[in-house]
This record gives sequence, C-alpha cells and structure tokens, in this order.
Amino acid sequence: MTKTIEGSLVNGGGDRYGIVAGRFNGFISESLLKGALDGLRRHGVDEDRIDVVWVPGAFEIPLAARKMAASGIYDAVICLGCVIRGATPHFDYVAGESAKGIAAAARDTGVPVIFGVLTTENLEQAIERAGTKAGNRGWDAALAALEMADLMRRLDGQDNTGGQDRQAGSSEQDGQDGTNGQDGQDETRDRE
Ligand code: INI
Repeated sequence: MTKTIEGSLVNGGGDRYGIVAGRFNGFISESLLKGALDGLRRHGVDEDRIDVVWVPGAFEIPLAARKMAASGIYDAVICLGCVIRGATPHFDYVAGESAKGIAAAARDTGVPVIFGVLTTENLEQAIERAGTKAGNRGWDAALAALEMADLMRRLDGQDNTGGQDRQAGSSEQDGQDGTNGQDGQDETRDRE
C-alpha cells in the first residue's frame, strides 16, 4: 500500500514567512514581491506574519536567506530577484552562486528556501515572468513556500492545517497521519 504525503496550500494561519528580495533590476523584484505577497495573503497568511528583507542583488540573497532560515522564526523563506544575461560571463557567476547558495541554505537548515529568482536572457523575458504574460514567479514562489512549509510539518508528523495525508487503496483515512486530518480535504484542496 502506498502512502502519499503532500503539502497543502491552505495555511493554518500560524505560519511565518520570510522574503529576501534583490534590489538589482529592482522594478522586476518589486513585481515579484507583489505577486508573492498576494499569493501568501490570498492563502490565509496575515501581512504581519511576513518579513521582507532587501539585499543589493541576487548574489547576496543566499546569505540573508540562510540567516533567516536558521533563525527558527520562519516556516519558509522565499527568495526573489532577477538576473539578466549581459555581454560578459558575469550572469553565470551571479545566477549560479545565487541558485547554489539558496539550495544550500535549505539543505543546511532544513527549512524550505524557495528559488524565486528569475534568470533570463533579456529584460523582456523578465517582464513576462513578473506579472505579465507568463504569470508571476513571485506568486509561484509563494505557493511553493506554502506547500513546502506544510509538507515539512507533515513529514515531522505535525499536520496543523486540518488537511490529511492520503493512503492509496484505503478507506480508513481519518487520522492516518497521526494528527487531526479530515475526510474530504483532498477535493477542496486549493490547486490554483
Ligand atoms: N545582481 C542581480 O540581482 N541581477 C543581475 O542581473 C546582476 N548583474 O547582472 O550584474 C546583479 N549583479 C549584482 C550582484 O548580485 C551583487 O549585488 C554584486 O556583485 C555585489 O556583490
């Protein structure tokens, strides 16, 4: 029998989220931030449970993100920024270190640290992903944070969202995760 565990997007209300945003290409980061805040708010996270930290650029994001993740205050940390390829190899260093550092921050702390940093060939691609025709990666990052924060809780055996884990082939689903799961949550789970 397969037990499937996945995070819910429905926030129990008690989570705290940290956001780290890079000021470089700031108008793109501002749009990503707007998307992320909107995504969190519309899934039940109060504004006063979100802290936003600004850093100079994507290269500096990992250090701040790691410190926030290690603080024990946040259920997840969302990293937002924008690296646009130029005429030199600079892009590869900044984008590469940012991505690696963000992954390391999550790995080292055990706290979800979400990669919402755009790495694009040009400004047009960045604009498309910051709230125009290709959606808003800030919003996507917020949803990933919600899901991962809840998943971590479930893997720790502390589901506090009223959701439940699914056990394939079983009709005895109530309380399978050892917590207070409720039947029918899967049908109503937010899939935006
Ligand atoms: N930082 C970015 O966030 N995006 C960029 O596109 C970028 N480019 O192209 O240079 C960038 N550079 C700054 C970098 O992140 C650091 O802030 C800087 O190197 C100081 O450490």
